[in-house]
Amino acid sequence: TSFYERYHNLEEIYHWVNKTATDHANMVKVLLIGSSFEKRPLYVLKLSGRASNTPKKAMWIDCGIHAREWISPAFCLWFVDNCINYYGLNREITEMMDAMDIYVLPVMNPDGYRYTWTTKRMWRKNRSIHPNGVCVGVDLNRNFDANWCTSGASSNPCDDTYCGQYPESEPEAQAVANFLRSHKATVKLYVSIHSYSQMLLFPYSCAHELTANHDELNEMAQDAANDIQRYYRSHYKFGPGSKTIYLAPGGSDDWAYNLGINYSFTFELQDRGRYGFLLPPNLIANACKEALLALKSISLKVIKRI
Ligand code: 0X9
Ligand code: ZN
Repeated sequence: TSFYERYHNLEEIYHWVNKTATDHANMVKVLLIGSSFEKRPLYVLKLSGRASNTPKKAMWIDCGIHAREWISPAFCLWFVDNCINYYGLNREITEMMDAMDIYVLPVMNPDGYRYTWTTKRMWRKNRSIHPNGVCVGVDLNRNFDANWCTSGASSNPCDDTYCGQYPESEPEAQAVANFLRSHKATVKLYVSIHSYSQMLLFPYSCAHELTANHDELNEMAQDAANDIQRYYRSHYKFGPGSKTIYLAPGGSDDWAYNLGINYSFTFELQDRGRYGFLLPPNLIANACKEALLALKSISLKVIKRI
């Protein structure tokens, strides 16, 4: 099996980031966008196809917000590898990379991810400690400023959905928010990769209301889900988070949408519960291929509309 069909610990992923950038210096750059609570670097890979004079539009994709969702970083690695190897060969990849720069954050929560490898496989949050608190960690996908800490998040630091002390209290969420704020003129598509349950979600999750472009987002998600069904016989649900999965405020997708990134999605990859977060390595390829198909479908539609 290839490198991309295995799970990798944090050290291996950092090494991969470095090697990918050196081996493909013409297409890949590494940006340091901040650091985690335990001071680990947050690296973003910037992928670019053909150079252009006019400022290029961009898309953002992040993986590993939640520590135990190992298929998520695995997808980011898979995706980058695919972009690099199929640029100029695959029509969709080429079109996507010529139209947009692609920012990829392979692990938003490095401290938590490392902790799932060393100590507790089912850890979800980051690893921040609060003065005189007993419990560790904030749910980074409840820490963004979108109806922060209302119903669907917890204000108890011991809970898995703890929202933190205030919006963007966590360095990992703040780094992502700062980067997107400073690139909001160019970033047109936001995608966040999670697992599990096989869903293509879009805003809002933080409220029951529908977005202004609901029909457009719904159609894009539906088409992507249909593609997956047709090519891989896997079933994906789609819809606004609040109706499709549950009400959950403070998420990155809703925050990015409210920032003005009109195309904002959260993918929940395989499976539907048989293995859950413990998706075996022999299913990585399937999970990544179908998510890649959905991502291509959505990004090509975004390109036509921006
Ligand atoms: O609850 C979450 O953060 C995500 N599900 S997970 O099982 N991976 O934890 C869903 C996120 C959907 N979007 C928002 N809640 N904003
Ligand atoms: Zn998640």
